[in-house]
Amino acid sequence: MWSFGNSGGVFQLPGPTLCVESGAKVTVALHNALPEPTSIIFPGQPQVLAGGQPAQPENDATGNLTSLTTTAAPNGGSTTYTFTAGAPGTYLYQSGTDVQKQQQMGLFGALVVRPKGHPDQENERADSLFDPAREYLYMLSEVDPDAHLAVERGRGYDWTKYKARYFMINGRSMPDTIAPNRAAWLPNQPYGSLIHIRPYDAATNPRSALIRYLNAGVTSYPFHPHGSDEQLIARDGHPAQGPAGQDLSYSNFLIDVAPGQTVDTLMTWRDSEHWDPVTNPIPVQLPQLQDQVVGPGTETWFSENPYLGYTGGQLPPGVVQNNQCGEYYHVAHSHALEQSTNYGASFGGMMTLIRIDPPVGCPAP
Ligand SMILES: [Cu+2]
Repeated sequence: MWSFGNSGGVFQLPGPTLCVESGAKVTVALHNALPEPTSIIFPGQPQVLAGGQPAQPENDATGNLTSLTTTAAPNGGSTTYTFTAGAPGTYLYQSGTDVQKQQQMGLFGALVVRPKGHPDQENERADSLFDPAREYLYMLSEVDPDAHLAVERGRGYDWTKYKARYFMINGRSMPDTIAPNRAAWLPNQPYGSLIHIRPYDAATNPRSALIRYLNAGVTSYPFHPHGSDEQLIARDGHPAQGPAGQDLSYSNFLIDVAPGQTVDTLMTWRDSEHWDPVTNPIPVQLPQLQDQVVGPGTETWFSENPYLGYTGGQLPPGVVQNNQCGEYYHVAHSHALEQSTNYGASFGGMMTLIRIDPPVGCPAP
């Protein structure tokens, strides 16, 4: 992979998530360590300057377009981009040079523009309020390993043969997607995508989670959270609203993110009445032990129902609990099922989990 990283930092995929306030002056200095020219475009941001001049497309000696914007020279060249952050929302930034190759190689990241004075809103609308402790970002992308091998070996690649085999959320494939942010064993893929929420409660948990989806690939990723709809509130930095500000947000079971697009959703989990693993456990009959799956750790699982039991039920030798505190886990994944594989192997790829704790939270065991 190639990627953008912080100067002096380690390689990371995707590039660093940039968070700025609308109206802020943004400066990004690009230092190019690649053996070919590269650049950064900021789709959705107005009047980007490069080296203090309006950023310009570049052509080769015969007039063919080689870059959508001003480049940094190979092997150590630099360019500094400046712009004033535009409307609040979620945006890609990515290479504008030899885009088919350089985007596939991993030269992309996310730019989050927050409304001025409202870091807990997705946009200027008061109904875009979310819980800042429950803000998630899904950078969706894919890899054709043959293309990468060709680049590594300095060969050309016939892009008509392009065939993605790996599909990622934040540069990770399932099961790495559910590992924590900055997990020590994933030093070059710092961003996790495990959603961790509690059911809606007007008194104790009134705010929704916010999920920002970005598509840095070349095909649509029909993302599908199990168990709950999400409320689509913005796309490409535009709130879902009519000309007079009418709320046009809508609830959907499928978040279809097209190439180059961003989609922001609010997720509110409403299932409070069933939630108390001590006094009101969900009336589910746990199957016989031999019908449960043990492990891979010290837990048991069974299908057909999301309820995982509660601490203190029947447990096989060596197993300490069915789950931590009565929480649920729902899968969330691309519904184009090939995208939920690692080179065809199922239950991988563009897939993660949504964890829902009891309303009281999950006390440490
Ligand atoms: Cu599914």
